[in-house]
Parts: sequence; structure tokens; C-alpha cells
Amino acid sequence: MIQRRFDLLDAVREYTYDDKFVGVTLSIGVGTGVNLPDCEKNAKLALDMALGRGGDQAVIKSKDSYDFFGGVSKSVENTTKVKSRTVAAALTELIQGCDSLFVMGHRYPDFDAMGAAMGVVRIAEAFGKPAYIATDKDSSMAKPLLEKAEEMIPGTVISIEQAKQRMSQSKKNLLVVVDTHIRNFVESTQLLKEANMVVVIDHHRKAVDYIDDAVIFFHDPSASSACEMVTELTEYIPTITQIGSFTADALMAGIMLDTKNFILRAGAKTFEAAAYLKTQGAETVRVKKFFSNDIENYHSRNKIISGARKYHNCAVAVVSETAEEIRMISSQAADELLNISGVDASFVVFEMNDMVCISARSFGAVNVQVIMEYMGGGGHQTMAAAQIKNNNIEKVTQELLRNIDHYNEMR
Ligand SMILES: [Mn+2]
Repeated sequence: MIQRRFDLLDAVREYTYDDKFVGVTLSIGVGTGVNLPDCEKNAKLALDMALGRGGDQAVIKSKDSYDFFGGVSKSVENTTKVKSRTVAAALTELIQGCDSLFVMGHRYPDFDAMGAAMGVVRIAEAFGKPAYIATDKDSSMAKPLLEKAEEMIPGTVISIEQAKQRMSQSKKNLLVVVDTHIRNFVESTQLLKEANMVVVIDHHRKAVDYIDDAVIFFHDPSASSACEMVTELTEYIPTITQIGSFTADALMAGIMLDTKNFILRAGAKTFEAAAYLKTQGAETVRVKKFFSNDIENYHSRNKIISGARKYHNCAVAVVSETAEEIRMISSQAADELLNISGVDASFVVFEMNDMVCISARSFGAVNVQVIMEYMGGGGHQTMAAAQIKNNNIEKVTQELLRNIDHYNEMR
């Protein structure tokens, strides 16, 4: 089956009955080990991993590696909110029992990470607990939101250093990790190590090195964004009747970013969350202003786009210049490259802090998570990234092209 790349998955996905497409998919977990209990344990982990990555795939778990096969269909939307309700109840209990709460996103947090963080802070506030967002504001992609937060909820956004200090002074602290579930992707791994209790809230497809010792691991790959998940949580906290227009805007910003203004991955639950935020005072025009760019960024972005070339069904752009906000500009350029006809995935390669970075996007036909995983990165089926140390941009670009070929051969 490995040799045939689990073609059984395709046969099941394409199954028709009465000439009608049924839409069934299969998820397979296989475990190998030294004895039966060991195999059983690994098979269970492999199946969890397959489902956590959206299903329709086979995962083989051996002693220290996972191998992935398939995984081309979009994850099926989870339509019940039972999970959110039970998680809200469990989170309430944890917050009531802690003395302080910290929230942290992934490195270079975006609007989804920081919007979700604002939502979690609002929940903590409902229980009268001090809450802090630990982030390095200057490397953030959500700077306009963080600046607004300084005005609206002063003292809440603190640096990683300040957070470490405050955490060391508290005995029962709770750390909520939002918009990532991968140990090495968080903004500060030290903060993660030092927290007394950890809660994870994330929507990315499951990756291998996940935070496995979280008290609550709230993971829904069918959710559009971490903000959608946090919005649902706030709805199930009975003591919250009004979240306030600032928090509503922040949560809306994350949903709008991750769905590209309700185009990608926006399910029925996404619109329900957005409708709720609207009743709470969210204003889409105000939110859109968080995303606006100055003219220099606009020029740099257009330069990247005009330098892009097509490689099979992909658009690849290599950035020659450096700009202050190169990461944000590159990810926006990658988004825009998807608008070219015949392009299923886009990749922007750029240099930052002595690393070569790649921003990858797709509309779903190409799984960019898999291609970025080949490069040592990760992310989501339609949005992924990688950072490569000790290499140069030409070599990384060559390797990317080889990996695109490799991905195409594997399908
Ligand atoms: Mn996100």
C-alpha cells in the first residue's frame, strides 16, 4: 500500500452510487512497534493525527516518525458547538482557579493570533483575573491592533521578558496558546516551559511536534480561524453579555484575515460567529483599516508580484530587496499571486534576520502544508510557511522547486 501511495484513499473518495458522487473519505492510522500494545498505541496516535489534519489520508507512525499519504480534500465542517460549550466550561474552571493568565501566539503573530488573544483576555476579565498578552510588538504583523490595545486595554500587552518575570512571581498561572499547537512555533518556548498550566486553542491541521501536555487541547481544523473558535467560547461564558466593540473588532479582524474576507474556509459557523460579533459592535470598515498599508509597502508588494514566475501550476516569487515589514509584504504578495489564472499555489521566498523564509498560499487544490513540511516548516492546507537557517536564497528556491516536483509526483 505504501508503494501504491494508499490509492485506496482515491478509490473511496471517488466512490459513486447510482452515478451520484457520495463524498465519503477514509482516514487510516497504522502503527508499528516492538509488540502489539506498542503497535496499538501508535496506530491510535496515527489515526488522531490523520483526523487532526482534516482526514482523507493515511498516517503511519513508527517509533520516532510519522509518514503521511494523501490528504487532498477539504476538511468537513464540524457543525455542532458541543465541543465549544464543554471547552468553555472547562476553561472557566481553570481561569477561576488561576492567579494570573498569559496569552501567547505563534512567532510573528498575525491578526488571528492577536485577535484571539484579545478574546481570551476578555474572558479572563469576566472572572476578574489579571491577563496579559506576551508578544514582541515590533516583530508583530498585527501592530495596528496592538497599538489600539494599548489605548483600549492599557498594560495588557507586555513583552516576553516582562511576561517571564511576572510568570515567575505567580504560583498558579495559566498560559493560553492561540493560533498554533506546535511546540517550536510559539513566540517563546521558555514561557511555554515555565507555565504551570497550558491551554491550546488552534485551527491548523495537526502537525507532528505538538504541545502534548496541555490541560485543554481545543483543536478544530474545520474552523476558519482561532478567532472563530474564541468567539464561540465567549458566547458560552454565561457571565459575558457584552464583549465590547474593541474585542469584537479584534476577533473580526482575525476571521477576515484567515478567510480572506470570507472567501476561504468560511463555513456556516464562521458566518454565525461574524453575525454575533456584529451584534457586539464589530465594524468591518474599522477592521479593514487595521489592514491598510503605507505607500512604500504597496510599491514593494507590487515589485514582488511583478517579479513572479510560473512553475507548473504554481507562482514563485523571489524577493531581492529587504524592507522593514518584509514578512507582512511577502505574505500579502503570496495572497495576491493566487489571483493569477492557472495558479493553484503561490510561494514567496524572502530573507529576514539571516534566515530564508517562504510564505505559501493556495486555494486548496495544492496542499501547501505538505510542501512546507518538506522544507521543515508547516501550517495549513491553504496557508503555510517555512524558515530555513544557514542557507542562501538561491539554494532554497531550487529546493522549493524540487519539492513542488516531488509533491506533484506523489499525488
Ligand atoms: Mn489562524
